[in-house]
Amino acid sequence: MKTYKLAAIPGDGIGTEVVAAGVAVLDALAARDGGFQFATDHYDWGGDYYLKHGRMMPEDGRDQIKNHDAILFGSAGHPDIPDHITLWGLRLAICQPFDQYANVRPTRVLPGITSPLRSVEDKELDWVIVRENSEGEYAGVGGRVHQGSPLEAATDVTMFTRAGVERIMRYAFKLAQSRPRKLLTVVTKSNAQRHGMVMWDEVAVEIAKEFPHVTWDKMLVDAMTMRMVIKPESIDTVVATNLHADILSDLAAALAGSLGIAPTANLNPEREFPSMFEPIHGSAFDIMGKGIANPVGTFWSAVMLLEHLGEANAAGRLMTAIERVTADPRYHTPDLGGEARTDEVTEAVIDAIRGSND
Ligand code: NAD
Ligand code: K
Ligand code: MN
Repeated sequence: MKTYKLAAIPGDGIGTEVVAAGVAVLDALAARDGGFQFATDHYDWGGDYYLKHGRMMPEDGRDQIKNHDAILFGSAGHPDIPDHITLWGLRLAICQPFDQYANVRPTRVLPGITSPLRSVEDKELDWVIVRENSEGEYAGVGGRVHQGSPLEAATDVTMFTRAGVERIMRYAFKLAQSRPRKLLTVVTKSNAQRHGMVMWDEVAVEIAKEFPHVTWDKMLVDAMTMRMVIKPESIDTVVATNLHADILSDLAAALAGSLGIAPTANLNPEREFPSMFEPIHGSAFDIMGKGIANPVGTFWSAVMLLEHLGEANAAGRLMTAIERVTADPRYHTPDLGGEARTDEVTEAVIDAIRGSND
């Protein structure tokens, strides 16, 4: 039997609630499958760790997880610690050194879930947003001078490298080519941002030549928000910068019914380092500790994790179980307008896994 080394990093807030649910579901799948199992290491890194040790994860934290097959992540964000410290100290401290440059974010309206868009049918909203995950606006370049004085100045420099843009563009074209519609929208803001974004446009034209079967267009990010609402059926695969795609994917999640159902994979496609899977949402201070966080985003992320490991059967079985459960409004958490609790949804998904046959 194959054993996968899984690193579970729940982090903070509802991250701890949904990752516990995710690990339980993965174990149930492994038991149902019989061909593999997980050896899961749990790491208590995050805000509470920071309050005790002055850092979000130990100095050798990355060494502790660099040989794992995959990472299941919850959220970084603590009510008593500034967000830039928690984000840079944990999530980005893993994503960037592990070169998880492709952040893949599927969005679909799952069975039983209603989109807030008046007329959308599920097949009209089936997108994948590819987020550049290693540079751009989140390159970490910049500084502050004369802090606290009227002369204070602060910069966040957006930095793109040609190699970085080429690899994410190629990844997005390849992904678009693998999907039935073979459609890609390249999102930039090259009217206002006249250096890096213009390079994005140029790289898109070059890489497109490698993918003659992909139909592509480009769109400014502000107009893209409108298109997502007005003409969702015109969109399939999207590629955008770290910041733009961060924003567009929260909108996409809400249009598909809730931020709580949206998954993401932080991929190191070359597999030199482990990839990391997490729901796109954060710590949700307003509902943490109440047992009502929607675990579906984490379960769907677990589907992506299984696909990454090559366990296509188990991935398919989990997606079917998720869809069976979302189809039943008794298992909708409050963000979806229901009354279900995290553990009820989790048990329903585990039951669906156990009962599935193929
Ligand atoms: P958030 O995603 O935590 O919450 C936004 C809203 O969506 C809240 O009303 C919340 O209740 C709701 N929501 C989110 N996930 C849900 C779920 N699974 N079930 C039900 N409702 C859900 O975003 P925020 O409020 O901007 O951020 C809170 C903290 O999380 C901040 O510290 C932020 O920096 C951090 N954060 C971390 C990550 C990450 O680690 N990847 C991502 C986003 C935000
Ligand atoms: K997250
Ligand atoms: Mn985000």
